[in-house]
Amino acid sequence: MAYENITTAQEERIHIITINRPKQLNALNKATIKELHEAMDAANKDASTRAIILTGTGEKAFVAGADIKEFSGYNVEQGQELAANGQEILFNFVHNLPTPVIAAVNGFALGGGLELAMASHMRVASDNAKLGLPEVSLGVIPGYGGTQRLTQLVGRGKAMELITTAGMIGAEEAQQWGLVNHVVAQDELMNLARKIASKICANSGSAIKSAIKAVNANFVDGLNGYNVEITEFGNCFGTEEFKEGTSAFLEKRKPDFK
Ligand code: DAK
Repeated sequence: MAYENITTAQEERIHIITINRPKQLNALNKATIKELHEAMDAANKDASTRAIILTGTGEKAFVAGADIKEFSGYNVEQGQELAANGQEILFNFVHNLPTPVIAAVNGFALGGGLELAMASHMRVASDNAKLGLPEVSLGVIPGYGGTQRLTQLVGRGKAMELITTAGMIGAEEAQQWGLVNHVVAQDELMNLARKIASKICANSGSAIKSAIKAVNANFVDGLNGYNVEITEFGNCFGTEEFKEGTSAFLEKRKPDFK
């Protein structure tokens, strides 16, 4: 499929999606959000894809936020509509995707950019990365789940500080906060993301899907995550991959998850 604002590449079982609007520091406009949804959906439905890496073009920005030019003219209804639609088709969609998404944060991850990284299942960053939610400096608040996901990841106090000061933190501090898992030099970033993705690819895709569901249940009001875990654990026993994984162990060979 041809896209205007992103590029995609398949490397064996790893699918790489790159946001490609370098002149706008990869800012997210409506069209890019739609393309990201389509690319994520297609990669997830492709049985040969076991992990997705999401990054931005260039060495300066992962995503410098929502496209300010585009949303500056919106009224209350349009703002609510865009937030609801964007949350549904991209941010919540990525959060709940059964295929793990690794955000490789290669520079600025601001506003909607940090929200997209936080919706991903895990984050790695280059040492020049700068992360923040500067929305209140523009007279809005994070509208793509940032108030919730940042609080879940770093706790209320740090989330309040980052959001209300509209400040930015560097990669090292983000790692100390638990906002990113690893920090490496820019030229090592994609290889680190590939290394993590390769480890994921060696494991059972159906078990990973169940694990994502169970972990995410921790953040859903009214849902008992332990019960979800029990259900998903039980479901694993009905899968071919459980048979393959356990047989391989008993036969002292590596499992071959199709
Ligand atoms: N949108 C559009 N263009 C952007 C952009 C953005 N977010 N960020 C940068 N650019 C463009 C700049 O306008 C500039 O374009 P030209 O002037 O060359 O045409 C080009 O990218 C290079 O940027 P700079 O010249 O500013 O580069 P610097 O190195 O000097 O500064 C910077 C880098 C990242 C510190 C700076 O560009 C910056 O502060 N950018 C804006 C960061 C920001 O405030 N991002 C928005 C956060 S708020 C919503 C839901 C969610 C949201 C909004 C609405 N609804 C549901 C309605 C979320 C909002 C946000 O994300």
